[in-house]
This record gives sequence, C-alpha cells and structure tokens, in this order.
Amino acid sequence: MSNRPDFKVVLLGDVSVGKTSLLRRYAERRFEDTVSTVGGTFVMREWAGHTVALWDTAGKERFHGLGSMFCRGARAVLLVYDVTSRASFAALEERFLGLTDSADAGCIFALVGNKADLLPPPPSLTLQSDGSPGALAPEEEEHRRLREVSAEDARGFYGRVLRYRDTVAGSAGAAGARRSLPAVERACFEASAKSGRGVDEAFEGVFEMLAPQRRDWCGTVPLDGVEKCRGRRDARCACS
Ligand SMILES: Nc1nc2c(ncn2[C@@H]2O[C@H](COP(=O)(O)OP(=O)(O)O)[C@@H](O)[C@H]2O)c(=O)[nH]1
Ligand SMILES: [Mg+2]
Repeated sequence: MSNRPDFKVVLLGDVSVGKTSLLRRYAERRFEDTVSTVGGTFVMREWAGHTVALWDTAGKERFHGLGSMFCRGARAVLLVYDVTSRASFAALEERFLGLTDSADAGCIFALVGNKADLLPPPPSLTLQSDGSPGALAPEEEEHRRLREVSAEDARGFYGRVLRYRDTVAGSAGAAGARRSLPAVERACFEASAKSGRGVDEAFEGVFEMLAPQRRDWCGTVPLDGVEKCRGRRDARCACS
C-alpha cells in the first residue's frame, strides 16, 4: 500500500454519534467501546487499487476549530449523525457544515445516520407466524429508542448541503462543483457500527463515487492534506 493516499476522506459529526466506531467497524471489522477521540487520527485503506486515508475527528467543542484543518484537501466528507438524536442531526448544519469550506471544490458529501440498530424493527419483521405482533427479547427492548431523523429529513438536508457548496464555490465554480456531486439517493446512508449493517455500503459507496475522479486529478495528497500540486495531471506535474 502506498504511504501517500490517493484520496482523503473525513468523518465529521457531533461527539458520540459513532464516527470512531464506524471507522473501526469498517477498517478492523470489530465493534467495542471506544475511547474518546482527541483531535484527529487517520487510517489508510486500500480499496480497488486506490489508497484512501480515512480521517476520524473529534466532535467535542474544544476540538471544533481543528475540523476545518482536517478538511483541507478532503475529496469526500462523511457527515455522521445518530438516527435517534435530532440534536446530532441539527449540529451538522449548525456547526459542522461550515468546517468543510476548506475541502476541495469538487468534494463529495455523504450523510451517514448511525446507530440504526437502536431503532425498533419494522413491524413486518416482528410478526409471529399467526400474524400477531412478535415480542422482542427483553434485553433488546430495553435498548430501543425512537427514530428522531427520517430518511426524508436526511434527503432534505443533503439538498441544503448542495446549495451551501454552491455558495462556497461561487457562481463561477458552482456548475463544475455540482456536476461531481452525487445524486441524493447515492449520498444518504443509514448504518450501524454495532451490527455492521450498512457500514461497507456507506464507505465503499463513497469510494465508488471518488474513483472516477482520480483520472482527473494529480496523483496523491500528502497526509496533512496540504496538496503541493492542485493541478490536473499533465507533463509538468511532478507530484505523481
Ligand atoms: N447501539 C449503538 N451504539 C453505538 C454505535 N456506534 C457507536 N455506538 C456507541 O456510541 C458511543 C460513542 O461512539 P464513538 O464511536 O466513540 O463516537 P464518536 O464520538 O462519534 O467517535 C460509544 O459508547 C459506542 O459504543 C452503533 O451503531 N449502535
Ligand atoms: Mg471518536
């Protein structure tokens, strides 16, 4: 694996939404109680011949300013919230979206609603053979929480993310930036770091959207995200 990533992908979101857990589930295939993240850390993963640096950031207030630094040079940002916490969803718009101004102009955005395992299962899954509602095991029932963010909410927010990026790119760059942004149905995911459900789909769905961009961009990005060459690959480029 190259020690210089082709793509930098950053996870942003409020404290305790499960960013570290999602990354660990994806990169290490396990879930366990996490320690709180200080500043930011990254792991490198090889995917379909691309080297991706996945950045985990701290959602805590006192590290907030660092988020903007970690977004420098990011080709994709995963905005993570907890599907059972309206506040964590609102925080993305109120506190985290603005940190992404330093990401690349064509940066891809995806929303990941985590902790889907806490939601009550759909009624069809709990019906008993005679059609009556089935009971959950008591320990399962105890942990259930109500959904506070719907798929509709996520799609609505994603539309606002696109509009926000248009204003950041400015009217001249807007069309180009918009062209590379994925359609809403490819950009909104729900997952559970605990059960593993939907986790690969979210990460690899984003990688798949990034892969075609590699052809157009100059080689690799250094790990600090400060690209030395931001131009398109051509004969003058010494980066690759
Ligand atoms: N039930 C459930 N709990 C989770 C999930 N992901 C994370 N957690 C728990 O939520 C807490 C915060 O997780 P963490 O990954 O540290 O969140 P971060 O602050 O966003 O990095 C921990 O107690 C995790 O065990 C999930 O998918 N389901
Ligand atoms: Mg963390």
